[in-house]
Amino acid sequence: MFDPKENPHRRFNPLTREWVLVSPHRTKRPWQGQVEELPPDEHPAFDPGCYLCPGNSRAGGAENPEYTSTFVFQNDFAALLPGRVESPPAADPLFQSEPVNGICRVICFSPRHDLTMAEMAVAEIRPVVDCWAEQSAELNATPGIAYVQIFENRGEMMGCSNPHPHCQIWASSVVPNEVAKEDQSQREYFEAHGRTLLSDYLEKEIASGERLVDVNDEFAVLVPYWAVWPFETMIVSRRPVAGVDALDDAARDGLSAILKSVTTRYDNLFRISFPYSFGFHQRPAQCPGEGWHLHGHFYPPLLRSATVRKFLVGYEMLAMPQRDITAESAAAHLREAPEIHYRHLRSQP
Ligand code: H2U
Ligand code: ZN
Repeated sequence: MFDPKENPHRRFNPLTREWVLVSPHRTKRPWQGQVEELPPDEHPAFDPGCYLCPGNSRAGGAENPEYTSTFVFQNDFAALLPGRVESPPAADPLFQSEPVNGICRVICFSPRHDLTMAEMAVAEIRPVVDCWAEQSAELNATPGIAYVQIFENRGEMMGCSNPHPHCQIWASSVVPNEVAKEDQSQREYFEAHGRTLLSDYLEKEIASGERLVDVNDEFAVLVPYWAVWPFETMIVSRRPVAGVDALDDAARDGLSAILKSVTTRYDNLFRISFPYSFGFHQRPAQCPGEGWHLHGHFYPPLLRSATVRKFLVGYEMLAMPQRDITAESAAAHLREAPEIHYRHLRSQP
């Protein structure tokens, strides 16, 4: 008899329409891989050498104001530049290209250099959510913008050089690959069922509870059935809202609380500031939003300790993604991780 806890199998991701290979029996093999060097865990509240701290100069020469909450600026090394450039259509289908333009911004979450979402209070995360909503609304309404991608790289392991809490926004004149896949699958699901794909999915996840990490009235966080990264999670709005800009007051509070919950659990898992890439998927700018259901993806690279990371190499580059620890087991670890941050526990008498 097939046992998903023992037998190799593949699982389907209905958002991207891709499969992931799950090899649960492999978690028993001994680890002989790379050990990462741990980044320093303590930071000052203000770092005179940080290009994001209030009052400091950035690499481009601009000076940051003495900001007290969130702070948004144009990325000094933007990957996308404003201003449309005309180009004739590709003559050769094997050598296609087209101009892409857009706007890149950086958002500081807090003037404090030493905080992370996990260590910020829910009431301090709320202005960050408001800022995401304002930026999404503004950029969605900007002529020529097709998609607004909000994302955060956290930790040196993810290529983020600066611990100051911040994220980026890339608003582009094209809909990026991952979003285009989710756009098609969500639109087709909605046309077929009259409900969003993630409403139906979330209802079943909440009923089963197997992969659920935490839930409040407005948002849930879970390890998706089809997760690729060991401790990958998805945060999903309980109401089918199409974008961050459409979140009402209660939903923004619910999102702030769920972000605090999941990032705290991550940090507590291995008692380190947990590295990840996080970002929202929301309706494309030109799309009325039918079928679109706001969600966020956390992709953390760590596997089984603060020093053991997972690489997507070999079979995964050449064939398909693969995981060992099951989504259900990862969810149980995160559910059981304390809700109070380990640093705050440490400082209690
Ligand atoms: P990470 O979040 O991946 O660390 O990227 C930080 C961004 O900050 C990066 O896109 C920008 C970089 O271009 N940056 C500035 O805009 N100004 C600076 O002075 C340094 C970094
Ligand atoms: Zn700083």
